[in-house]
Amino acid sequence: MIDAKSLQEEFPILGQEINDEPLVYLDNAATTQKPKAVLQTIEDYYYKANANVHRGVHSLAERATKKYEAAREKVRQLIHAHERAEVLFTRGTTTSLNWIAQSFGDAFIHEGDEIVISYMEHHSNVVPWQQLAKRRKAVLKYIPLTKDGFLDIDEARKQITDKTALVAIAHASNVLGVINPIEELTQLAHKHQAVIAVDGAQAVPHMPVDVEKLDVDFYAFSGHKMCGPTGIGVLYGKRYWLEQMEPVEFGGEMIDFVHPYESTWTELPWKFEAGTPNIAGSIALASAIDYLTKIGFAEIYQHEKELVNYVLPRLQAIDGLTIYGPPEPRDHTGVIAFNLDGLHPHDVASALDMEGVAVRAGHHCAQPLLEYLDLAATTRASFYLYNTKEDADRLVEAIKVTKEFFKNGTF
Ligand code: 7TS
Repeated sequence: MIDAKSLQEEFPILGQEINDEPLVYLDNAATTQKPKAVLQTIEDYYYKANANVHRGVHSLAERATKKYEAAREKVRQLIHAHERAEVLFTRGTTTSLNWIAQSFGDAFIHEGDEIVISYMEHHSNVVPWQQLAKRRKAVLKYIPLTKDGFLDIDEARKQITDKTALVAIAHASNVLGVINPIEELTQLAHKHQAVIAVDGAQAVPHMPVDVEKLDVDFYAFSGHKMCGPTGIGVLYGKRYWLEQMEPVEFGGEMIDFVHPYESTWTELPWKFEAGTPNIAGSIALASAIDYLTKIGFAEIYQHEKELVNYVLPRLQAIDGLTIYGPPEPRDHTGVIAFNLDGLHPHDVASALDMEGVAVRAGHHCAQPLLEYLDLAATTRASFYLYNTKEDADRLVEAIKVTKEFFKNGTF
C-alpha cells in the first residue's frame, strides 16, 4: 500500500503554502510534480556526464550515449515493447501523435479512407487527424459516447469497417475519467485491416501498460505526466510500420550517408531522431520510471482507486455539483471534472486556489467533447500517487466553502 503522506516529502514543491494554505496539488492530468530522485538525476547529468550522444569517441560522450540508450531500454521494459528499436524519443504525446499522422498518415492513408477517433479525444489526438484527412482527402469519423461517458462500443463496431484505415483513441480520458477497452478496439481495428494508434498520456503514468499484449500498432505518452521533466515523450511503433515509414525531421544523427543530392537514413530508432535529442530529459524520464516502478504501477493504480472510492461519493453528496463521467467509483479514474451550479469553472478554480487547492478549469484541450456534452467548460481535479485522503477532504471542503461564498458573499 502506498503511504502518500510520506511520499509527499520526496516532492519538494508540495511542501509549500499557496495563499497561506498548505498546497494541495490536484492538477496532475496537466502535469505531475517531480521527486528529488528525478531532480537529482538532472543535476548529476549536467554536473558529471553532459556531452553529445552517438558522435563522440571521448569518455564523456560515451557516458552520455550509454545513459541515453539505457533510458530507451528502461522505456522498452516499462511498456513491454519487443525491442528498443521500437521506442522513439519525442517531445511528448503531441509530437508522437503528429509523427504518426505525418509519417504513417502521408504514406498509408489514401483518398476516401476513414480515420476513426472518439468524442473524448484531447486536441492532440484530433487536430493531427483533421489535418491528415484534409491532406489525403480522407474521412474523419467519431465514435459517440454513452450518457455515462463511456466509449459506445456498439457504435465503435458500426464505425470501424473495411473502409477504416486508422483508429486513434485515448487509453484514458483526461476529462471523463474513463479507461477505454484498447484490446477490444485493437481486435476490431485489426479485423478490418486497420491500424490502431493509442494516446496513452493519461494511462502510462497510472497503470501497468503492455503494448505487446494490447497488440497496438502505435502508442504515445509524455514524460512530464509521470514525474519526469517536460520536453520528453515516447512514440512506440511496431517495427513492421516504422521500417516502412519516412522520418518526419531530417538532419544530423538520422542519416546513413549524405551525398550532395541524395541521402539515406540510418537504422531504427535513430532514423526518426534528427538533431541533438533531449538527452537530460530521457535520462530523467528513466529515473522517473525507476521511481514509479519501485513503488509499483499496480499499487499506484490501486491507490488512485482508493482515493476515487473515497472522494467521489463525497463530491456526489454536494448539492448543486455535477460530476461528469461514470457515477460508479469503480469505473472512474483519478480525473474528476465537475461544475457547480451557476458558477463559472474559472471562478470555482480561482476560489479553490484561494484555499490552496490547485485544479484546472477550462476546456482541457477537449473542445469536441465539451461541444458534444453541450458544455462551455468544467473544473477538473486530478489525483496522483502522492495525493492523500486529506487532500481529498481539502478539495471537498474547499468546494463547499466556494459554494457558500458565492451564495453569501463571505468565506
Ligand atoms: N493526450 C491526452 C489524453 C492528454 O491528457 C494530453 C495532455 C495530451 C494528449 C498532450 O500531452 P502533451 O504532453 O503533448 O501536452 N493533457 C493536458 C490536460 O489535460 N491538461 O493539460 C494538459
